Amino acid sequence: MAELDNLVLKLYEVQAVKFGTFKLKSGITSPIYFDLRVIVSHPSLMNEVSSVLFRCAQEARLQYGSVCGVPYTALPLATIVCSKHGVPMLIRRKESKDYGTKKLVEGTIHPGDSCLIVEDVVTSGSSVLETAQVLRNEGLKVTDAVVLMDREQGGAARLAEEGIALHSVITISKLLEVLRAGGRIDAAAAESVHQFIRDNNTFGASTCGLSAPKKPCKELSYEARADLPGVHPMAAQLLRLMEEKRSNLCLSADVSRAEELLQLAEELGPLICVLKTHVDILEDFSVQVANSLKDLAIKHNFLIFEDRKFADIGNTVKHQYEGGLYRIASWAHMVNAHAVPGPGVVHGLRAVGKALERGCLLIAQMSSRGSLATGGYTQEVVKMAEDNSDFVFGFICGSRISDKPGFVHMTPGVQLQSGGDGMGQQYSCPGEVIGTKGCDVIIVGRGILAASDKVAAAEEYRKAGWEAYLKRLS
Ligand code: S5P
Repeated sequence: MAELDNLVLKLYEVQAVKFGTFKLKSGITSPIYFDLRVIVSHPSLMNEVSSVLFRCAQEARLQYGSVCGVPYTALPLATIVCSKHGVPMLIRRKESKDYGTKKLVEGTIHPGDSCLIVEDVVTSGSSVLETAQVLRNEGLKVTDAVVLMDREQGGAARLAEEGIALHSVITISKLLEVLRAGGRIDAAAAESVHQFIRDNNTFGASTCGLSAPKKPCKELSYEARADLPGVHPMAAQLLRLMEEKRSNLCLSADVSRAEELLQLAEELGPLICVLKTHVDILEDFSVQVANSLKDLAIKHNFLIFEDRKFADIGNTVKHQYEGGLYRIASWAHMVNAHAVPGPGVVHGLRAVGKALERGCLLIAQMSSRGSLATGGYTQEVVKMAEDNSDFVFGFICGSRISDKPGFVHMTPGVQLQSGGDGMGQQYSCPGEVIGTKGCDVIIVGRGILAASDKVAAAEEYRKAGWEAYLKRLS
C-alpha cells in the first residue's frame, strides 16, 4: 500500500496530475487534470508504473497471449511490460497507413488468442473500447483491461457492458485520499473533485456512485443523449422527437409516384421519426412535391432523409446536393454519404448544408451480403465522423460502432422476420438491431410497404423498435 501511496505522490510531483480549472476536450470545466504523457521523461517512474500494471494483471490472474497499449500514452508502458516479462506485444495504429498493407494492428495476430489492453487513464472507457473493437475485428479475444487510473466516471460500467473487465491500479478516490493525507491538496480541492466526478458520470449517473459498480449501469435514454453538451443539433432534434413520439422507426418510402409518397407521409407520419426518400426513383418529382413533403414533416413532426449516398469528390457532391432537378439541400433535413472518396465528400456537403442546419450520416456498414464496408474501413469511417462532427451526426450501420452518445446509429435491412430478398439484402429483426446490436433507429421499407395495411404494419414495427429500446434501457 505504501508503495502505491508513494507512486501517487510522485505522479503529483511530476505534474501528471494537476488541480485547478481545466477546460476539457468536451468543453466541460474540470477541477482535476491528468497528463500521464509527462512520465516518459522520468524513466524510473515509467518502470514503476509498468510494474504496477503488470502486477495488477497478475493479481487478477489474467491469462493472455499478447498485450496491446491504447495509443499513445500507454504504448511505451505496454512496451516495458512486454519487454520485461517476455510477452508478445501488438501495436494498434490510430490511423491505417495510406499505402501498403493498411494494417490497423501491427505484430503477429493469432485469431482466438486473448489480448490484454493496457491504458493510463480511463474516464468513459471509450479509448479502451475503440482499441478493443479493432483487436476484436482481427479475431482476438478482449476480456480485460488494466489501467493505472480509473476516474470512476462510468468507464468500468461501460466496459463491463461490452464484456471487458477493468482492473485499475488506483482510483480517483484513492488518489485524493493519498494527496490529502500527504498535505498536497486541501479538503476543498478534494471535495470539488468528488463533486465533479459525481456530476459527470458518463454512464448512467444515478446508479453508478463513486466506485466502479459490479453491475453495468443503465444506458442513456435518447432524451438524455439529446441534452448532452456538444451534441449535433440534428442529432439532438431527432433524439428528442423519438422520445416524444415514442418511435425509433424510419420509414423507407421507396415508391415511384409522388402521390403515393405523400399519402405514406400523411398516414404513417404520426408513427415515424424519419421518412427516408430515394427521390430519384420518383417518376414525377417536382419542387412542389418536396414542399408538400416538408409541410407534412412539420405537421407530423418527422425529419426527412434523402438516401442519396453521395460518393464523389467534394466539388461534385456540393453541386449534386445543392442544385440540379432535386435541390436536395432545400428540403431534406439529412443526407448520407459514402466515405470512399475521403473527407472531401463531407467537406463538399458541409459547404452547402451547414448554413442550412442540415446534417449528414456516414455509411459505415451496409446490410447487403458481401459488403466491403467492414473492419478497418468501418473504423476509418468512425474516425471521419469524429473529425467532422460539426456536420456528421451519425451512421448508417448494422451495429453500434461508436460509443459517443451524440452519434445516431441508423440501421437498414430490418424486417420482423430475419432473411433476405434474393438480391443481397439481409434482414434482422427490430429486437436484434436495437436490443442486441445497440443501434438507435430501424429503417424499414418493404416490411411496411408490402403489407396490405401499411398503417398497422408501421405500428407493429414502431412498437417492436420501441419495446426493444425500453428493454435495452432497463
Ligand atoms: O446498407 C444499406 C443502406 C441503406 S440506406 N442497406 C439498405 O437497404 N439501405 C436502404 O434501406 C435501401 O436503399 C432501401 O431504401 C432501404 C431498405 O429497404 P427494404 O425494403 O429492404 O427494407
